[in-house]
Amino acid sequence: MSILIFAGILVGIFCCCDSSDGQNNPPASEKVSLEDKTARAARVTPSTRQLAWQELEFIAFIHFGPNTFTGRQWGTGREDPEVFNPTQLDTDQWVSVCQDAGMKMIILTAKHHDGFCLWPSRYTEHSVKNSPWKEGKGDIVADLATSCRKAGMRLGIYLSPWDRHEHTYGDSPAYNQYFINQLEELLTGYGEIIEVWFDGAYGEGPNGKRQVYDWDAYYRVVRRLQPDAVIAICGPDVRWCGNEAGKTRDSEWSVIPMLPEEEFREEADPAFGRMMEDGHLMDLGSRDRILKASRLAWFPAEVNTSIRPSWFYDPAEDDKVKSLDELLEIYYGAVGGNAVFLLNLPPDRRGLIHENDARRLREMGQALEATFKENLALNAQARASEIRDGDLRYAAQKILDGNKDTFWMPNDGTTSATVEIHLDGKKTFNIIMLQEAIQQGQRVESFIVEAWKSNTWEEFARSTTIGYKRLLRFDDVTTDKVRIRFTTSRVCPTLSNFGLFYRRNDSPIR
Ligand code: FUL
Repeated sequence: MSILIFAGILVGIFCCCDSSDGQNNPPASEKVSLEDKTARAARVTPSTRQLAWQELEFIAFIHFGPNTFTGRQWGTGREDPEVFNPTQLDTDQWVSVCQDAGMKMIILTAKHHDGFCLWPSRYTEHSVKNSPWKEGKGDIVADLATSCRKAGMRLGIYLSPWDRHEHTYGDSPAYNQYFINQLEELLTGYGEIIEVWFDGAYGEGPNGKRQVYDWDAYYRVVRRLQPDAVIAICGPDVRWCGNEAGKTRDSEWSVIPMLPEEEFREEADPAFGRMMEDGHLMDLGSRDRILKASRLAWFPAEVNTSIRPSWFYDPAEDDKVKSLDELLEIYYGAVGGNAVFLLNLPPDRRGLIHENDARRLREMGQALEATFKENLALNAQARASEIRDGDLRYAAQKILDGNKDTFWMPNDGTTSATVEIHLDGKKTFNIIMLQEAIQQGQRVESFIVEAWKSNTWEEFARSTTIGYKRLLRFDDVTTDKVRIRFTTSRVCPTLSNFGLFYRRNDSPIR
């Protein structure tokens, strides 16, 4: 998606809809020190729906539609519905493949830019109802919703605002109503929807005109009909990580500055919406960025990429499915880097996820399961340099109780502290997992991890932010004691969960 479009959209979003929906976002004042700003950033917290979404960790995208049959990636909107004819469509298979990989939600392209609807919308003829599939009696959104419900999989909807077929597109009020009507159909007819994905790709409609979207009205419909759903990308709850290749930042902040529209327009370098610089993802949430901000919001990252080079199925890509190493690399960067990983799996012309993709996802699920099935820190004893007011509710042991609602926390004003974990005997591990209690905000800026070896502490890993989850991989370490040194934190750090794991050869460190 175009970066400039993204910039404009972000400004729009934050002018018309509060990201945190009434959550903690302290008011800005004229002159605030960096320290105050930093502390203020640490007090911005996620909404309940953002928290629930973050815990899904690994989710699937399904791109399916006329493009699957025409070999295009962006349909023109002039495709004949006759082309849409999957011969063995099986949404149970999609769900089962996703479950094999350990995914927790599926987001379906109910309508892509070509305007073709995978459900029989009452508001257009450009849909499955005029296709040969099930003689026009089918509804893929309904089939998928049923398959998901049976299997305990969550469901999300992608509805492209850009519509290259609909004749009212560009005639702003009429198309906004059309879009709202479709949203209402999707959000009332198919049970619980947990994520609504508004793509930022934007262009002209069939009459050559561009549409002015009424985002505020769209958001109100989602909030009214599916209050637990996050609105992603061109929405206030979840942000695009900034590329479609699965690249992630070393320091991924969930609290980032939002510029009011006037300031954005006046800025000499409206860099806010720019996401890449010299091939690298730009810093969004560091102290530097915060100092310049007049408004902050909880706006966590989603990393989207496809298992193949393209978003829609192309038989020429059957042997271009990403390798297990590549997928695990993205997984560790995204899920282990404070983001949700949204991986696209394009069903083929039969309407099935191709065997090659299905096999890779099974391998991935098995690799993750083998690595994370045993936390070697279980039964360990944890102690901290201090606990808040000596109150046992914040004791270090809380990082080992498997309860995301309990956590260790030192006193206010303590921004560097240590936690020692005494293992149940000597253990060998090569992955560490840390989770902040993000319901308290994102605080940690840097930390070092050490192992007790030959009567001294030896560093074996270090990193910057933690957020929802940090996974670090390193060469095998054998020890019976681990120490985490929180070196910088915006306000006193928290730690909710800690793990040590051993991965075999499935994910070499790059
Ligand atoms: C982009 C779209 O243009 C692509 O076709 C795809 O849907 C991707 C996820 O988002 O903006």
